[in-house]
Amino acid sequence: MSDFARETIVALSTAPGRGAIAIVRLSGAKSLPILTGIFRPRKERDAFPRGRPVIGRFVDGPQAFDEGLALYHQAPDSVTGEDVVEMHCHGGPAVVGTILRLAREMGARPAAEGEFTRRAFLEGKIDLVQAEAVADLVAAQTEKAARAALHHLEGRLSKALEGVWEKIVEAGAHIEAAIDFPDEFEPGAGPSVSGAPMGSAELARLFAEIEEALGRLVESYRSGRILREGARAAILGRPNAGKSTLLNALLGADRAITSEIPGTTRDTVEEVCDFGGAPVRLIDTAGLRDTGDLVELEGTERARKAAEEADIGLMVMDLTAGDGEIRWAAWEANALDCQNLFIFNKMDKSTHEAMVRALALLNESATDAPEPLFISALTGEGIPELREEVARVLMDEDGLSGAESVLTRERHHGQIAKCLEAVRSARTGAEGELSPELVAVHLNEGQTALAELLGRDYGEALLDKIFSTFCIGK
Ligand SMILES: Nc1nc2c(ncn2[C@@H]2O[C@H](COP(=O)(O)OP(=O)(O)OP(=O)(O)O)[C@@H](O)[C@H]2O)c(=O)[nH]1
Ligand SMILES: [Mg+2]
Repeated sequence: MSDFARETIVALSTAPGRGAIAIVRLSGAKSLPILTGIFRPRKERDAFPRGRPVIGRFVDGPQAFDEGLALYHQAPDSVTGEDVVEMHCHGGPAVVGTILRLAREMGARPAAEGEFTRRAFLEGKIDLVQAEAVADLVAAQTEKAARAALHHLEGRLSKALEGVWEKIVEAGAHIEAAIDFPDEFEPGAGPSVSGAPMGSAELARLFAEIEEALGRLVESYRSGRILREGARAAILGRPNAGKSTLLNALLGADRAITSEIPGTTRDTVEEVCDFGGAPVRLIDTAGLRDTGDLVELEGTERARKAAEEADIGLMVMDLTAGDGEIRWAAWEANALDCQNLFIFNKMDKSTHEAMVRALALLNESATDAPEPLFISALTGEGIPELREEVARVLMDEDGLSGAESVLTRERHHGQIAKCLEAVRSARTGAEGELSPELVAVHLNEGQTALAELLGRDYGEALLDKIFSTFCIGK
């Protein structure tokens, strides 16, 4: 380990600024000497108790400047695996600043982003997936996103991957045995090992289990990505359809200007809101229509761009605007090429007959359209149902509420997809004429992908990339 990695580090672990309490953490061999230099326990004692809070005063030489708590965790039984100290002081910049200065004077250096977690990883306390979950938990904006991160932090995704790993090793062992005892290996019938026959059915079952587990994880990324990064929902429609009124209704706030004048919204307006646990960025757009007005034309262009980048388009139609509105929406939704929800607005001003007619017309114009929703953005009718529907379309509820792990990071998705592809190649190879040596190569590729994912096989560059996104003090 380099000297840099061995140095004692110090950082404020709570948010900067004023607060009732702030926590300053130290990790490294000098943690305890620094603590005893800064902190005087109220009760005289010979040694600092391990893992128990001690009340006392923070001192700068003979001068006390605060009172609070301190905890000492001895290596290797600490979060980082090194000696760790936590100092709980009053949360003002002067007190925190003094503690940080004294710690530096006594030999600690300021921690880099995520350095505490990086040390925990390097000391083997957690794997890379768990380390990333620390950052995700801190960044989580909704309850569900936090739950998914905790799931990973607790090691449940890692455990599922360990299970897959062992199955790959098991399949690999049989293939290797086929290399050592080639007479026992019949191409096309799966390998068989003397003493422990591995019928083609058994090997097929093993491959099926691995592929099933990996396939489910790859699939979960669609919802998981949205959970971590949030989804984009573009509110689209013709001028005056009620798009801005809908944005305000969904936000529960008067965010966008609305008026009876078509063409009110000129630029896109964005706000994040929580849709049943999914953070969704709502984008109100300018009405889509042909126009000679240059500003409005630019707004229309931006609306189309928003639609292109969206995970879902909310196509708003005014029930009182006549048949043209519906035909146009069906055509436009088709042309926009994003997943759309059709929304009939202004039901408070419409009649039952008009709604039935609108529905029939939509079914006729967009034959594969999903079930539309009827709402009144003005009175709020149908808004709760719309929220539920958006959450349902964006996220697979079963995957999120169940005990299964959900992939939330692109890195995880990429590695697992790579592993799945390698296992598939191994299986089709074992089923066909591929030599056991080549089947083993594919299985090894699969293992390497998982090893990289869990951080068993890593480069400094990868760690720098991951931990640079952390905040200091984590
Ligand atoms: N009765 C009724 N009026 C509504 C409803 N939704 C919107 N409106 C009215 O329709 C008019 C247009 O609403 P906006 O939300 O500004 O429409 P928009 O789609 O954003 O229009 P542009 O920004 O011009 O593209 C306003 O006068 C709203 O009060 C509704 O559900 N019922
Ligand atoms: Mg508008």
